[in-house]
Amino acid sequence: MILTTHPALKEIRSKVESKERLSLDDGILLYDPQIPVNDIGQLANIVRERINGNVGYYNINTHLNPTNVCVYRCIFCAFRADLRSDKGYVMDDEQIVARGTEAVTNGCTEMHIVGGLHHQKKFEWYKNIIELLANQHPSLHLKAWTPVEINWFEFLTKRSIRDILQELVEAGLGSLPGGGAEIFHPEVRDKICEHKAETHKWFEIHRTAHQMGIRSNCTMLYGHIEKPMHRIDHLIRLRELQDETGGFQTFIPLAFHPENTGLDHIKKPSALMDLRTMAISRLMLDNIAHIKAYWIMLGIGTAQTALSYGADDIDGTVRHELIYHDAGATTPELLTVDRIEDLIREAGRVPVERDTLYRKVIRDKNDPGKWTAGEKIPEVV
Ligand code: V47
Repeated sequence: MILTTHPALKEIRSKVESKERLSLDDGILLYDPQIPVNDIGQLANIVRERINGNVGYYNINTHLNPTNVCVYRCIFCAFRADLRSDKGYVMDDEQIVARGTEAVTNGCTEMHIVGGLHHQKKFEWYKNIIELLANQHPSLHLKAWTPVEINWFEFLTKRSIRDILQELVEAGLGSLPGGGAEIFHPEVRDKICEHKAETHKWFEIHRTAHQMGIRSNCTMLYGHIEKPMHRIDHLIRLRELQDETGGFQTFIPLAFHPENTGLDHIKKPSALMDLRTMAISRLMLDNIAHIKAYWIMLGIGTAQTALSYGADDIDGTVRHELIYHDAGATTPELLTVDRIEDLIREAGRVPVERDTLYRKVIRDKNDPGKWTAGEKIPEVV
């Protein structure tokens, strides 16, 4: 039951019930603190259950950040390192393959691979990482390189986005992760990540990927210098590309973690702001099937609660996450499958293990490390 009498919320509620799209103004209004988060959560839950029923998805995955050395100096990033700093590292082939072996041994279906743009590494170095892992561990889905890396490869090779993606797919790339989106509006983007893959590039790369049949995710980094208008503008831009291509699988709102960044004077968003943003994302992105509550970034309690505020996916078991932990995340390094399933059940949802492409995972009863992809989860939106 919706308790608030806020007149505008009534109008938004009737839009949600009749599946009418919310506007920029609707979205901005939902950030008004006078509208209780609970009420927005209830609306988001209508959409969440319409699209995903009572299921809470998760996967078994690991992260790989082959280097943290980066030519860019994004002000929000605690992970990057200068070329000659003591903090900088570059993994060698042996370490990379060992990570793959560890992942497969632990039943992972996915490896999430992103990293810095190393001053001295060529495109071939990045491609080789994919090739090595795909050859040694063909069962792992490689979700790798954001538009920030792909745009860097364009600069390095002077080749087209399509050619680069084609070569990466031939090497074993499975899909693109959602990073590098930050905030698209130039009033913010120019201040937090200057020259890094400009907004039009980010979209051109995802559009090209989708046209080639490569699925991808999308994100939004919130809780720093942006205003509600910038967030809603960001969501609408994503919604427009999705109308055109249908290639996004999931949206992940990413709460800013300030520690060890150039914005460490800013406070981390509160749990209520996280839940509000989750719910508003579900309501605005009526054409993206999944909304992910990334527990590493939200904390376990908020991620679990988010399953009733629009989210239907809690990401994965996750190993070796560095980007958030370098920025002060206090979440554990990994969660076991039992713990994830318990969290989902406690939230009143039915846990379902999915692979990266949102197919149900069928585990071999005698050897749980072995799996096959089952039916595709319908993307009814
Ligand atoms: O693009 C970097 C963000 C992103 C900080 O596709 C920060 O399934 C908060 O995209 N505080 C990378 N955020 C992570 C990412 C992601 C995560 C989980 C799943 C998927 C997926 C994608 O992390 C960056 C940036 O927006 N980020 N530094 C920070 N200090």
